[in-house]
Amino acid sequence: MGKNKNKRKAGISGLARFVLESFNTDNTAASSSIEPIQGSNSQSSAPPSAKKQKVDDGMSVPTLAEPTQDGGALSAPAVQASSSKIAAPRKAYNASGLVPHYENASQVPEHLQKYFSQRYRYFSLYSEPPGCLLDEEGWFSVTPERIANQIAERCRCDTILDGFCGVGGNAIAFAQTCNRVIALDISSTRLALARHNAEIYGVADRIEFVQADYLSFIENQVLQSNTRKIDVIFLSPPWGGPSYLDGPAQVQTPAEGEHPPYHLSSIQPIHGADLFKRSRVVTPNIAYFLPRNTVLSEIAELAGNEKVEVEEEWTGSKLKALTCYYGGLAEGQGHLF
Ligand code: MGP
Repeated sequence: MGKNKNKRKAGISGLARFVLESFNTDNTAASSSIEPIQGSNSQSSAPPSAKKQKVDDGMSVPTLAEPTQDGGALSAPAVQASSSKIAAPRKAYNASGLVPHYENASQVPEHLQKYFSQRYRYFSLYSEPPGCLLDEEGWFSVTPERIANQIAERCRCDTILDGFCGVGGNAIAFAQTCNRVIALDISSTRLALARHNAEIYGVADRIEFVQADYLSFIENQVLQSNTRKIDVIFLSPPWGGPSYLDGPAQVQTPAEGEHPPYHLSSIQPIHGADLFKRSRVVTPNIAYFLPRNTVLSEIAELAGNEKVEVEEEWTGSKLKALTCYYGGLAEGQGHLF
């Protein structure tokens, strides 16, 4: 994977093209499964349209890309370049003592059972020795691997900032499409787990792991220093825990099978609209990973006069989440990149 291949091209290729094509031919079908826009900013936000991105529900081992560059590390030891295939984790990266690596359901606490049963969706190399590791938050918030790969394809660029990397699902995918990945997390444990998991995928050397608060990092390390040029920011913040689908207590019980609308005000650590606005000071190119029941008019309002592309992320017959592409990441807005 040479450097030039990671440069954004004007056209869309591969998996991303498939999405575009399916959108062009099946636009309404995709939109119909999420609520229509209501009261969106009349000024002009182009209405968001939901594209259905159905990823294969398989659990096969992905092909790993060749490593291309050395990543630095601000808060963890430096690494040697790894081999091109799955690399045995160096001892410095083996975080096995931090959290258990569950091997069978009998070891897993009741409240994590439904996530454990999806373990190979999250990490197809889950069982590759010494085994992928997830802490509690990682279990309920990691992006399934095939969705992460799809997002990474759309975010192909030179330098991407993953502001809330968690246990590394997205950062591992970005390391295969971007020249440089900066992966932040406020938790030193989760960062160690992310590095451990990235090592299993043979891409840890291409990710700069930084223990930091996202907002402080962009304020102090990006905006006040010209040394870090960020092309794309990926925002996958905490949604408020696994009960995000239930909505606030005062919300009326929705119709059977539906979930109450999710508002950006429930995003943590700050209102999701503020998080977005503060990120846009760094780059126009934002991919925002949001709950499937997020109110679409709120997603549209963030775009102002621009367009936003909303991609539904499906695994099999289940809608898992939405990825909202802003700035140059949205189709037809490559000039903003
Ligand atoms: P889910 O709906 O909580 O679980 O999360 P599940 O089991 O996939 O669906 P269910 O309908 O069977 O209950 C769906 C996906 O959303 C997860 O796989 C994560 O990728 C993502 N996700 C969930 N949470 C709670 C968060 C979160 O707090 N932050 C982020 N960034 N992603 C989350």
